[in-house]
Amino acid sequence: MLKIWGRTNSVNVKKALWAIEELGLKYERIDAGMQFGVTKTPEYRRMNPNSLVPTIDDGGFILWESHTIVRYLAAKHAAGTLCPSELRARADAERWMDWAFTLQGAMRDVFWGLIRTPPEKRDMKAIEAGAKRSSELLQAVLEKNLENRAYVAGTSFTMGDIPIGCEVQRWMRVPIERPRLPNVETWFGRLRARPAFLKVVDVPLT
Ligand SMILES: N[C@@H](CCC(=O)N[C@@H](CS)C(=O)NCC(=O)O)C(=O)O
Repeated sequence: MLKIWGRTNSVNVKKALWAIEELGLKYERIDAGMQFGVTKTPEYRRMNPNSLVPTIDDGGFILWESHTIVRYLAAKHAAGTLCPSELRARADAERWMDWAFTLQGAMRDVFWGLIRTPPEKRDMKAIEAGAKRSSELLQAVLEKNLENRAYVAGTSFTMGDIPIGCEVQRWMRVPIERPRLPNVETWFGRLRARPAFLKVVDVPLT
Protein backbone atom coordinates (compact mmCIF):
# COMPACT_ATOMS: atom_id res chain seq x y z
CA MET A 1 0.00 0.00 0.00
CA LEU A 2 1.10 3.57 -0.67
CA LYS A 3 2.81 5.11 2.35
CA ILE A 4 3.23 8.80 3.05
CA TRP A 5 5.30 10.43 5.78
CA GLY A 6 4.26 13.86 6.97
CA ARG A 7 2.28 15.83 9.54
CA THR A 8 -1.17 16.88 8.37
CA ASN A 9 -0.68 20.62 9.08
CA SER A 10 2.17 20.99 6.58
CA VAL A 11 1.14 22.80 3.41
CA ASN A 12 3.40 20.60 1.30
CA VAL A 13 2.09 17.39 2.86
CA LYS A 14 -1.46 18.61 2.22
CA LYS A 15 -0.70 18.81 -1.50
CA ALA A 16 0.29 15.13 -1.67
CA LEU A 17 -2.61 14.09 0.59
CA TRP A 18 -5.12 16.00 -1.50
CA ALA A 19 -3.90 14.27 -4.68
CA ILE A 20 -4.07 10.87 -2.94
CA GLU A 21 -7.58 11.53 -1.63
CA GLU A 22 -8.73 12.94 -4.94
CA LEU A 23 -7.53 9.76 -6.67
CA GLY A 24 -9.23 7.56 -4.09
CA LEU A 25 -6.03 5.63 -3.31
CA LYS A 26 -5.63 3.47 -0.23
CA TYR A 27 -2.72 4.74 1.87
CA GLU A 28 -1.04 4.71 5.22
CA ARG A 29 0.12 8.04 6.65
CA ILE A 30 2.92 8.18 9.19
CA ASP A 31 3.27 11.34 11.31
CA ALA A 32 6.65 12.98 10.73
CA GLY A 33 8.17 16.44 10.94
CA MET A 34 8.23 19.14 13.63
CA GLN A 35 6.88 17.81 16.96
CA PHE A 36 6.73 14.24 15.59
CA GLY A 37 10.45 14.07 14.80
CA VAL A 38 11.25 11.05 12.57
CA THR A 39 12.77 13.13 9.75
CA LYS A 40 16.26 13.22 11.24
CA THR A 41 16.55 9.49 11.86
CA PRO A 42 19.03 7.59 9.69
CA GLU A 43 16.15 5.49 8.27
CA TYR A 44 14.23 8.55 7.16
CA ARG A 45 17.32 10.32 5.85
CA ARG A 46 18.03 7.29 3.69
CA MET A 47 14.67 7.91 2.02
CA ASN A 48 14.80 11.70 2.04
CA PRO A 49 18.20 13.29 2.71
CA ASN A 50 16.52 16.70 3.01
CA SER A 51 14.91 15.64 6.32
CA LEU A 52 11.71 17.28 5.13
CA VAL A 53 8.14 16.11 4.57
CA PRO A 54 6.38 14.74 2.57
CA THR A 55 7.99 11.52 1.35
CA ILE A 56 6.10 8.64 -0.25
CA ASP A 57 6.89 4.96 -0.75
CA ASP A 58 4.91 3.54 -3.65
CA GLY A 59 5.69 -0.17 -3.76
CA GLY A 60 9.38 0.47 -3.04
CA PHE A 61 9.64 3.61 -5.16
CA ILE A 62 10.64 6.42 -2.82
CA LEU A 63 9.77 9.95 -3.87
CA TRP A 64 10.04 13.39 -2.23
CA GLU A 65 9.22 16.95 -3.37
CA SER A 66 5.50 17.52 -2.96
CA HIS A 67 4.79 18.86 -6.44
CA THR A 68 6.65 15.97 -8.03
CA ILE A 69 4.62 13.54 -5.89
CA VAL A 70 1.40 15.18 -7.16
CA ARG A 71 2.65 14.98 -10.77
CA TYR A 72 3.70 11.35 -10.37
CA LEU A 73 0.44 10.18 -8.81
CA ALA A 74 -1.67 12.12 -11.31
CA ALA A 75 0.29 10.70 -14.26
CA LYS A 76 0.10 7.18 -12.84
CA HIS A 77 -3.59 7.14 -11.93
CA ALA A 78 -5.30 9.92 -13.85
CA ALA A 79 -3.53 10.50 -17.16
CA GLY A 80 -5.83 12.51 -19.38
CA THR A 81 -7.78 14.06 -16.51
CA LEU A 82 -5.86 15.23 -13.43
CA CYS A 83 -2.68 15.05 -15.53
CA PRO A 84 -3.55 16.47 -18.96
CA SER A 85 -2.23 14.35 -21.86
CA GLU A 86 -1.77 17.14 -24.38
CA LEU A 87 1.72 18.60 -23.96
CA ARG A 88 0.76 22.27 -23.75
CA ALA A 89 -2.21 21.61 -21.48
CA ARG A 90 0.10 19.67 -19.16
CA ALA A 91 2.74 22.43 -19.21
CA ASP A 92 0.02 24.97 -18.41
CA ALA A 93 -1.02 22.94 -15.34
CA GLU A 94 2.63 22.50 -14.32
CA ARG A 95 3.28 26.22 -14.58
CA TRP A 96 0.69 26.79 -11.84
CA MET A 97 2.22 24.03 -9.75
CA ASP A 98 5.60 25.74 -9.88
CA TRP A 99 4.11 29.18 -9.32
CA ALA A 100 2.64 27.91 -6.05
CA PHE A 101 6.16 28.15 -4.57
CA THR A 102 6.31 31.84 -5.57
CA LEU A 103 3.20 32.46 -3.48
CA GLN A 104 4.54 30.23 -0.69
CA GLY A 105 7.69 32.37 -0.49
CA ALA A 106 5.65 35.57 -0.23
CA MET A 107 3.40 34.04 2.46
CA ARG A 108 6.13 32.53 4.64
CA ASP A 109 6.48 35.38 7.16
CA VAL A 110 2.71 35.89 7.24
CA PHE A 111 1.91 32.26 8.00
CA TRP A 112 4.73 31.68 10.47
CA GLY A 113 4.25 35.05 12.11
CA LEU A 114 0.50 34.85 12.62
CA ILE A 115 -0.03 31.12 13.11
CA ARG A 116 3.14 29.77 14.69
CA THR A 117 4.60 32.71 16.63
CA PRO A 118 3.24 34.10 19.93
CA PRO A 119 1.90 37.68 19.58
CA GLU A 120 4.73 39.28 21.62
CA LYS A 121 7.37 37.80 19.33
CA ARG A 122 5.77 38.68 15.99
CA ASP A 123 7.65 40.72 13.42
CA MET A 124 4.69 42.83 12.29
CA LYS A 125 6.72 44.62 9.62
CA ALA A 126 7.64 41.33 7.94
CA ILE A 127 4.06 40.07 8.30
CA GLU A 128 2.61 43.20 6.70
CA ALA A 129 5.18 43.17 3.88
CA GLY A 130 4.42 39.50 3.16
CA ALA A 131 0.67 40.07 3.23
CA LYS A 132 1.02 42.99 0.80
CA ARG A 133 3.29 41.03 -1.54
CA SER A 134 1.03 37.94 -1.49
CA SER A 135 -2.09 39.95 -2.25
CA GLU A 136 -0.31 41.81 -5.07
CA LEU A 137 0.88 38.54 -6.59
CA LEU A 138 -2.58 37.00 -6.44
CA GLN A 139 -4.20 40.08 -7.90
CA ALA A 140 -1.72 40.49 -10.75
CA VAL A 141 -1.33 36.84 -11.66
CA LEU A 142 -3.97 34.36 -10.44
CA GLU A 143 -6.95 36.72 -10.48
CA LYS A 144 -6.16 37.65 -14.06
CA ASN A 145 -5.62 34.03 -15.14
CA LEU A 146 -9.01 33.06 -13.75
CA GLU A 147 -10.85 35.78 -15.68
CA ASN A 148 -11.93 33.31 -18.35
CA ARG A 149 -11.14 30.00 -16.70
CA ALA A 150 -12.99 27.86 -14.19
CA TYR A 151 -9.75 26.21 -13.04
CA VAL A 152 -6.15 27.36 -13.28
CA ALA A 153 -5.41 25.42 -16.48
CA GLY A 154 -8.79 25.69 -18.19
CA THR A 155 -12.27 24.25 -17.94
CA SER A 156 -11.56 21.27 -15.72
CA PHE A 157 -9.88 20.54 -12.41
CA THR A 158 -6.28 19.32 -12.89
CA MET A 159 -3.13 18.73 -10.87
CA GLY A 160 -2.40 22.40 -11.59
CA ASP A 161 -5.04 23.40 -9.03
CA ILE A 162 -3.59 21.31 -6.21
CA PRO A 163 -0.44 23.09 -4.97
CA ILE A 164 -1.80 26.58 -5.60
CA GLY A 165 -5.12 25.61 -3.98
CA CYS A 166 -3.21 24.69 -0.82
CA GLU A 167 -1.25 27.95 -0.81
CA VAL A 168 -4.34 30.07 -1.45
CA GLN A 169 -6.14 28.27 1.40
CA ARG A 170 -3.50 29.70 3.75
CA TRP A 171 -3.93 33.20 2.30
CA MET A 172 -7.71 32.90 2.69
CA ARG A 173 -7.53 31.70 6.29
CA VAL A 174 -4.80 33.82 7.92
CA PRO A 175 -6.16 36.84 9.82
CA ILE A 176 -5.10 39.60 7.40
CA GLU A 177 -6.93 42.19 5.35
CA ARG A 178 -7.50 40.83 1.87
CA PRO A 179 -8.42 42.71 -1.28
CA ARG A 180 -11.54 41.44 -3.06
CA LEU A 181 -10.46 38.98 -5.75
CA PRO A 182 -13.77 37.78 -7.24
CA ASN A 183 -12.28 35.27 -9.68
CA VAL A 184 -10.01 33.74 -7.04
CA GLU A 185 -12.94 33.58 -4.61
CA THR A 186 -15.16 31.81 -7.17
CA TRP A 187 -12.40 29.32 -7.99
CA PHE A 188 -11.76 28.77 -4.27
CA GLY A 189 -15.47 28.03 -3.89
CA ARG A 190 -15.14 25.37 -6.62
CA LEU A 191 -12.27 23.77 -4.70
CA ARG A 192 -14.42 23.80 -1.56
CA ALA A 193 -17.01 21.73 -3.41
CA ARG A 194 -14.47 18.89 -3.52
CA PRO A 195 -14.71 16.53 -0.52
CA ALA A 196 -10.97 15.76 -0.65
CA PHE A 197 -10.12 19.47 -0.36
CA LEU A 198 -12.39 19.90 2.65
CA LYS A 199 -11.05 16.76 4.28
CA VAL A 200 -7.30 17.40 4.11
CA VAL A 201 -6.70 21.00 3.04
CA ASP A 202 -9.36 23.43 4.24
CA VAL A 203 -9.01 22.71 7.93
CA PRO A 204 -8.02 25.24 10.62
CA LEU A 205 -4.40 26.40 10.28
CA THR A 206 -1.99 25.23 12.98
N1 LIG B 1 10.13 21.59 -1.66
C1 LIG B 1 9.77 20.65 -0.63
C2 LIG B 1 9.71 21.39 0.69
C3 LIG B 1 9.34 20.48 1.82
C4 LIG B 1 9.25 21.26 3.13
O1 LIG B 1 9.79 22.36 3.29
N2 LIG B 1 8.54 20.67 4.10
C5 LIG B 1 8.38 21.29 5.38
C6 LIG B 1 6.92 21.24 5.80
S1 LIG B 1 5.89 22.21 4.75
C7 LIG B 1 9.19 20.52 6.43
O2 LIG B 1 9.50 19.36 6.24
N3 LIG B 1 9.53 21.18 7.55
C8 LIG B 1 10.26 20.58 8.60
C9 LIG B 1 9.44 19.71 9.50
O3 LIG B 1 8.22 19.58 9.34
O4 LIG B 1 10.04 19.14 10.43
C10 LIG B 1 8.42 19.98 -0.97
O5 LIG B 1 7.60 20.66 -1.59
O6 LIG B 1 8.21 18.80 -0.64
